[in-house]
Amino acid sequence: MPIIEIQVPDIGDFDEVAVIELLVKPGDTVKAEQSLITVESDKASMEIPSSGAGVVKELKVKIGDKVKQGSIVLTLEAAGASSSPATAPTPAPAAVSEKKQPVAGINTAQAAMNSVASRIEVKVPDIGDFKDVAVIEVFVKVGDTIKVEQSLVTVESDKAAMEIPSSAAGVLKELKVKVGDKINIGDLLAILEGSAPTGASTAPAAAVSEQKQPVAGVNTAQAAPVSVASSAHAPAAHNPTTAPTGALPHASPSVRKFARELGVPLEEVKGSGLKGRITEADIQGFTKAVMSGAVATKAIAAKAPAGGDGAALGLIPWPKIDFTKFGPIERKEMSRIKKISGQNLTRNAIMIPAVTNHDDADITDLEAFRVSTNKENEKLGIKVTMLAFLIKACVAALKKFPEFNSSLDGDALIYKQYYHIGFAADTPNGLVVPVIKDADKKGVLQISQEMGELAKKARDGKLTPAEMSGACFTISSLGGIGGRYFTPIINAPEVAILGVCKSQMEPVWDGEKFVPRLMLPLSLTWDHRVIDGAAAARFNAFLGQILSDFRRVLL
Ligand code: CAO
Repeated sequence: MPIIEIQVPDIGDFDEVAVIELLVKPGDTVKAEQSLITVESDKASMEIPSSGAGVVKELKVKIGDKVKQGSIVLTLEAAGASSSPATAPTPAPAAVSEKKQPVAGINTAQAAMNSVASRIEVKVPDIGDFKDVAVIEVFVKVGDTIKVEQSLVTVESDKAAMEIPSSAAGVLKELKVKVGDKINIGDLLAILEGSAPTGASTAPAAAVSEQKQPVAGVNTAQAAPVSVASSAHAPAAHNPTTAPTGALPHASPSVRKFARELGVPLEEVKGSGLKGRITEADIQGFTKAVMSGAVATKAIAAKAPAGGDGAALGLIPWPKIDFTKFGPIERKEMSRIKKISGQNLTRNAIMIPAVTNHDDADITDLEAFRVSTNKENEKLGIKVTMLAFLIKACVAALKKFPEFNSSLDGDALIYKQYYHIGFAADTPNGLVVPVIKDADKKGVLQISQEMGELAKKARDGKLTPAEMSGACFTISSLGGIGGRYFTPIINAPEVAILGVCKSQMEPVWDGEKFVPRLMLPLSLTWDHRVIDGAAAARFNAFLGQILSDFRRVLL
């Protein structure tokens, strides 16, 4: 099998461009014209296609290398070649370059334009081999002030993407294309009102359209293969499709196409490649995170009833009311914690088919034990509250009913063999959930001490993300405040949560007479996809037994 060297073809004025992505690896079978690497200059990136077909033997470049025309990209064991001797001549670089058909060319020289008085037509310039290319991004909107060479839209073929610059400056009066439109050379892109390009303002339309309008940094007279717009330099202010926080992300056309097919908003994906470039793996990771509920896209979050209009759920819009009509008001932004927890709570409330069982536990003896323990430990400075006992009791119940210690992963259940218990803590800025790790391995005193430290950190806003992650099950205690029962919202991906209210003395029938007992109201909310009602009732009953006779924790 002959070994051929694949070289970088004529890439116009691109000199010494950096390799930013390797699209194949040794052992891969590549077809002619298949993209091998992506290179990037400061203005644009492009994929370098293979001039031959075969199996990749050796990559001759790595990420970060600088290449130019003639640089060897890789060696291929040519496919379909007859049993030519091993000495079969490797195609000369020139031949390789000649064979190489630019997948698409961009002649940015010709930004065609007709100018009539102050009404300027901006047309699609010569975009080389690109035919019927789809508009995938629109950077500007009517009313925007456009500069010469400012990118108006991005178009994409199956191999490359490029930004189409404006050939003139002025105010955008009409935009003649939208995302999804197919365009060709000469098509009318936009109508501007304002100044025509230098020296052209008085020229007749025909003469103006012949003008060459160079695009910054690219030799516009020469066709460059597979030019891919590096959108990082696109001005975000003119791009209504981009998050206002910054520039469009770096990504190759194939990755952009992949993202579009999945409906992934590229600007929300964190790139792990060179200079933050978004790779296919990043898109896959993002999609997985969204599907598992770990991440919500901005569009999903915005449509959550708390901040949006619920349109995604087919709900009627959130009422918009001018409250000043009814009396004086003050508007205050919600805290960051409230905004984030609001989105999580909304998702969890909507997505989880949750049911709540209410029950009471007799904690008369446990409370007596707690009070005496606190007396004994007064000098240690550790105060034990009912919540610490509840954490221990819940660990015992989770061990007995393992599905309560699980999480949904698609159609599978992940059973955790560790017991990390979260507890809701009220802070001036909102609700947070610190986590007692390995509660099964800790005594009530240690749990109380840790809880005190974590609750203080929570109030001071000093909890670290690690201290708030990994919970298997959460307890939300309003016992120090009051109330009878409530329906806590499950903290996904957990499958159950225990709400606890204030204990109070109640008359309880002991079979012969009413006796005063201290009763603790429990509210267990559970995910009906994972747990059924009978299991929930048993879980609560078991908790009640433990709390009424804490020695059972030892069993
Ligand atoms: N019944 C009766 N009294 C109770 C009780 C209960 N179930 N639970 C606690 N108490 C008592 C305590 O014994 C303590 O009494 P003393 O001051 O007389 O000793 C008092 O109430 C205050 O307890 P605490 O709230 O400081 O301690 P805790 O361990 O019970 O709770 C913490 C700690 C951080 C969870 C709590 O301070 C907190 O933030 N709770 C709010 C949680 C919350 O907001 N949940 C709702 C989530 S849904 O929006």
